Amino acid sequence: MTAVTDLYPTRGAMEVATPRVDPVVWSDPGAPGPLQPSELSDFDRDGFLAIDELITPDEVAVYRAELDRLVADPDVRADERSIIEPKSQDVRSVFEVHRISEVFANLVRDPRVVGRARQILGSDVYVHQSRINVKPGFGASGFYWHSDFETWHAEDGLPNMRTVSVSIALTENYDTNGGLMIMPGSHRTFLGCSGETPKDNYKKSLQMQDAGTPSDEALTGFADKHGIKLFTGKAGSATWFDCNCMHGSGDNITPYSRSNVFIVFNSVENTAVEPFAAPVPRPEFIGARDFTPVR
Ligand code: 6CS
Ligand code: FE
Repeated sequence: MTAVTDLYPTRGAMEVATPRVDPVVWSDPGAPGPLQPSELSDFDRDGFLAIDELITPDEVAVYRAELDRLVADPDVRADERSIIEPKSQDVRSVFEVHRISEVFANLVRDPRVVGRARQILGSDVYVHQSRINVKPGFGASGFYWHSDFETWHAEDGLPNMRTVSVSIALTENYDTNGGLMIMPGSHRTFLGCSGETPKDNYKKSLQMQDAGTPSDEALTGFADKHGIKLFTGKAGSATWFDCNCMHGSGDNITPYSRSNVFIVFNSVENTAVEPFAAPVPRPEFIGARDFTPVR
């Protein structure tokens, strides 16, 4: 296999910023799909796009019921693909939910979902990662600031920034219950983090990320330059965001859970190779190695 150029060095001795060389929107202007040209240009500029109602309230009820069923299933809870909240021992996330559940598999191939991903990535797509995040009330912890691509490049071996995530709210996202925060425009700078990837890093990073965490100085610079946007919305709303957005979420100490389904689409032109900054790839339930396009 020919060596793949590492366009985005990370996890070396020093933190280093690299300007993005990849496009944000890979399709040609006017390419067919559910997104309007103005939505694509907003996504290109900001690195995200909020949709007020991607799925209807009736559909939300179906997915909420499926989430509740999965979370209550002892076999799912015991599965290595389930991440448990360290404090409450509640289920925090269930990975590869599109393989575990036919209901969520249908959501992935819904044209309103996969059609938008294809339009942004300008190609057929496959699921790099899927998960349901329960984020129960009364103390579920958030995710510190990070770029997903930094991890997916370093540990899963994705070469280019041709990957898009969608977070579909299954409960109301208030401004108080630990919502997603993104720094608008941060997707155009890759922040390579300092510090090598520990062995089996995923066993810790999916509860509390350490390797791949930006410095306070870098985050202050990003926040001063880009600002911070908090995403709120009703159940059924969705946030599409580029793989390299600097984002995070706070703890949820309210009584109201902030549950979502999170699907990561990668272009079939950007399939995973060897990790760029880790000894071995993460398990396939976190970083897929089956590149079968979504049909
Ligand atoms: O490491 C990952 O792949 C996951 N971690 C976070 C905090 N966001 C992206 C992704 O789900
Ligand atoms: Fe993330």
